[in-house]
Amino acid sequence: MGAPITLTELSAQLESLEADAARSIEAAASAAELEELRIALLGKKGQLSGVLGAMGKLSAEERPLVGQRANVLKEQVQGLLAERLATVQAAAMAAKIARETIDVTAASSYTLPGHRHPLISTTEEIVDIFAGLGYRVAEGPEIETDHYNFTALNIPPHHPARDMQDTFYLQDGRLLRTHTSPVQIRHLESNPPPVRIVAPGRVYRRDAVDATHSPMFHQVEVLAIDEGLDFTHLRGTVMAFLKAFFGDLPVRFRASYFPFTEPSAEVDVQWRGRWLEVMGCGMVDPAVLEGLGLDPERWSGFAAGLGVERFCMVRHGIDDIRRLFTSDLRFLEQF
Ligand code: 2NL
Repeated sequence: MGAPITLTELSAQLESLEADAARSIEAAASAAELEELRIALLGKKGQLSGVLGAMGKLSAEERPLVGQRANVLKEQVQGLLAERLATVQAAAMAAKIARETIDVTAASSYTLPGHRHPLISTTEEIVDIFAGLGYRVAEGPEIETDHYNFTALNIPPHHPARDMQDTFYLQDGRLLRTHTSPVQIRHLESNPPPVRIVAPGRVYRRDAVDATHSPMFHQVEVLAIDEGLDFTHLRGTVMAFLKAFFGDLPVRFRASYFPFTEPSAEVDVQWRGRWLEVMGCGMVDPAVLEGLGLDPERWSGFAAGLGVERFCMVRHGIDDIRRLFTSDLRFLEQF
């Protein structure tokens, strides 16, 4: 084991080990550096072990002196390492927090917020107005029978109204509904009057596509059946609805014809200087009530129907119905 060594020399080594350790621990900038230092200073093959190994060369009286000194030093170094480690870790965390600052209120740069399609929001707006007037929402199938779509509405086979409402037929004779009136017939079959319902939904007609026609479009129909309802109730309801949707615009009723209402009227609003036809309506034809087993001497009612696309296009100034069905996000993002 090398040259003899004296107590003085070993004490001097411990002194300088202490000074070196304090300096290098203070200079260490990371947890990894501190771990390297710990191994170099206190590890099995470290500096302190070297000193303790050389202790064997001292006399039995000298050995405990150095041993005690070495133990105190070991604890001192451990304390310094722990203290420095805490400082270094706190600094690293502070730097990480500063570097990774996140503004949780910032708008995401890549996720577009979704929203309702303008046809859906227009439908909801219309339905909400009638809900406010005490109407309930009714829904029904888009595939219908000839009976519910036509016959029950006073449109028998070969009636000319079937030409204007030509539709798509399934092999079994069922068809795609041309209006949401069948929803109201079905509702009346299982709910005795008084009834106030609004029926929104998709409808189909065998129409060629152009700027104002689509073979699939959306309708909202309204139906009220009660004792003593007359045309003034129809007019008052339609006026209240149009005022709620369009504001205070001039409105006019023109006599018209539907197989399922009598009398019938077409309703126009004056919008930006032009009369626009926006809905049809009338008093429910007694033949329709009789078909449902309702006595027309006791019950009367009114009905109205409108195209949602028309309302949506007028409201938003859309000039071509096809824009509502081509799913172009650059268009839809505007609403
Ligand atoms: C229009 C006109 C209308 C009705 C729909 C109706 C429903 C039943 C009985 C009687 Cl169950 N009538 N619906 C009445 C008048 C007009 O729609 O231009 N729709 C787009």
